[in-house]
Amino acid sequence: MEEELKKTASKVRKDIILMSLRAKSAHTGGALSCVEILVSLYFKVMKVFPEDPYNAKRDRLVFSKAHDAKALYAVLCERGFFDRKILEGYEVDGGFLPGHSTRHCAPGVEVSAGSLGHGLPMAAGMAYVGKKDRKSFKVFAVLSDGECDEGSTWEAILFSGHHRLDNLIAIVDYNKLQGFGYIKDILDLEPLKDKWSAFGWEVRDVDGHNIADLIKNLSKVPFKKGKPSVIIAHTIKGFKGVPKHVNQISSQYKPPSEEEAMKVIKNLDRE
Ligand SMILES: Cc1ncc(C[n+]2csc(CCOP(=O)(O)OP(=O)(O)O)c2C)c(N)n1
Repeated sequence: MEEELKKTASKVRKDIILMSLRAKSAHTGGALSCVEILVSLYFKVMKVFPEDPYNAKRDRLVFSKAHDAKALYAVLCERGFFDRKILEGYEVDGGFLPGHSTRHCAPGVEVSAGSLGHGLPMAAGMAYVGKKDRKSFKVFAVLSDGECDEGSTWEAILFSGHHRLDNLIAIVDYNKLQGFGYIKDILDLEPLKDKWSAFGWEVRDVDGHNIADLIKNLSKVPFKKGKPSVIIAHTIKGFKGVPKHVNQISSQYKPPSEEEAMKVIKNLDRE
């Protein structure tokens, strides 16, 4: 199973690189850093209905780092939510997929996001209502580390701990880079685990590229009854296979050149 999912992640990585090359789009390094997180969620952990995407019983995914929407689109497409033709319309004239994902822009996309710091508050609201209405669905929220600079994120963390939202699971894509530099230089988040924990969340650290570990942890949520769960997923931002764009700010804004894209793809084929 994990071998299969690694192949799926590899396909998704190729799609992201090709989408970026075609559209000359920014935000590619961060799309690549969350691939294994999304593959684990959509292929193994979450209850989803690709043929009936808004089935009331589905688990919800709030993709808060919506500037990296390429990753969400590529995973939804691979999971069978929509046809590849739609994927090819990402950020190109006449296409339907916007750079930042918006509610229902393609089957399976739950919320409009892109203004960093809005995703967890939305997810907390959804989880609160789900609990109040005694629904069994879970709400997952994928956040960036840069979003942990936002006051609204911490307000939602505080709210969710207070309301004991154990149907809410946050995953922080902790790639250690934000828009203009390294997290540790711009606004250090450490000790990040302790901070979430102090706000009433149950926390786990995971290698965010290790699908087996991600699934092992995500399958055990809630980690503790009566508490929201958070996974701090340690990841690497950038175009693996092109060292000058790995763990560097360049992969935030610069699309790959054709030569770089081919190097990334070759590297994936060798893995
Ligand atoms: C409130 C807000 N401020 C600024 C931006 C512009 N912006 C887009 S992506 C980005 C930073 C990306 O870094 P991070 O949030 O850590 O995401 P990742 O590395 O996971 O892609 C910024 C500042 C925004 N989308 N929203």
